Amino acid sequence: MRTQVGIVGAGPAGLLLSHLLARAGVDAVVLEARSREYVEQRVRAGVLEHPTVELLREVGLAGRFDRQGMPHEGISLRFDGGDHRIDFAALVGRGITVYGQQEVVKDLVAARLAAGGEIVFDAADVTLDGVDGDAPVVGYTKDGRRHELHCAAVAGCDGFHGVSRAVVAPQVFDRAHPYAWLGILAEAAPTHHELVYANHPRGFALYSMRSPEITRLYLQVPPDTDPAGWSDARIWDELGTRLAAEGFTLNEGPVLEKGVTGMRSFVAEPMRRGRLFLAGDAAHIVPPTGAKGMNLAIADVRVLAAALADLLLRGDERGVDAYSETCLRRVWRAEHFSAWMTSMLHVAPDGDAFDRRLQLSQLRYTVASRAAATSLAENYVGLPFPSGGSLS
Ligand code: RFL
Ligand code: PHB
Repeated sequence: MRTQVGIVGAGPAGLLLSHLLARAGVDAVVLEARSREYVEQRVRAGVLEHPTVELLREVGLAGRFDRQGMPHEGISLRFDGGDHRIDFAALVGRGITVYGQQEVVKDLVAARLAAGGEIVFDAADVTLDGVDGDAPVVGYTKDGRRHELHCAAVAGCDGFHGVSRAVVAPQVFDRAHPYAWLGILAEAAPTHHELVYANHPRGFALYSMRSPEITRLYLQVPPDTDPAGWSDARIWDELGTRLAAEGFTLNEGPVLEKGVTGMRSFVAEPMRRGRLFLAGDAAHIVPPTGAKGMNLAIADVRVLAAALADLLLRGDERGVDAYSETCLRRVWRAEHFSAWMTSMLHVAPDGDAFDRRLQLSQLRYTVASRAAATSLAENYVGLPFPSGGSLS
């Protein structure tokens, strides 16, 4: 089989890349290790930055999103028994949209298949060869048979545990955080119209949502936590304690799903080797406190699609040569913001009274100073994409 771009991974990065390339007139085939059902059901991110929303809208992906996405104009920081709203609309004139990652994935899969795009699900044992030349080959097994995909470039969009990053053999920057999140999806109507980030002496808690019927909640737990140790009653009790504030009630309901996610900060540099380009979680991980992971994946492929179109349709290499550096600027900004939000909101297991006082001082300053609140707001809603690039 032959195509212009072989894309490994059908997460938000790989799927959106194939959509953007198709719009630019470049052929691509997506190879995904899992089944369609699996990738469409995987519950992960929920916050779309303003530039992400604008991009999805610009490239014709807004239908269901406009009907079901939940626009939010702020968040609350809750600490020291008080609730403090960061008013994005007033501070920076933009907001975010809450719309599940799996809904973005469903929309993208549907759009690709409707346009005749090729996504090979259940593609096992992907191998990458010849990436230093201009005719790389992606091997894979499907239905027990080995296949070869001959292409002009390969996009490694295969997430943190994929195979592409090892082929690039980049320098890595890695920092583990001494916390994890217990994530809960509950059949309970949200009782508050925006997200609440709570710093409580017992640990961080996050109140989010997916729809008018479904709440999404997170609790800071130790990294080695077994979710089986958390009964529904224990979860609701702990959430009630950490999220408590005057006038706030938490609707309880059946827990539909629970899981533990570790937290790390990770960057691979460069994001390219020859004709192999890394994008999204394959190249970088942020702790989820800043809600940046999926947004960064989308920002990467926006740059990559334009660069690959220039290379493959016009023989212009400037975009691919600048790809890694262009993306890494945004990546490191998000790394800083995510690590900052994480350290401000979590309770460090080895922290002492000095650390606690520094943290409270930072929280009080962030909500009291318009300058500090504006800095949080402009990072949270997403810094504008740099101008330039044929997709901007
Ligand atoms: P993905 O989504 O991991 O997709 C990679 C795909 O590649 C496939 N794959 C392979 N396919 C073929 N061959 C192989 N050898 C393969 N190896 C892997 C996988 O099956 C998969 O389908 O990466 P992508 O596209 O880069 O997207 C990144 C996002 O998924 C990730 O950054 C976000 O989910 C992070 N994240 C959040 N991001 C946000 O922007 N806002 C949020 O609010 C937010 N909250 C979160 C999050 C992640 C979380 N977890 C569970 C890690 C909350 C949580 C709890
Ligand atoms: C979510 O709704 O899943 C979510 C929201 C905000 C975050 C992380 C996850 O910072």
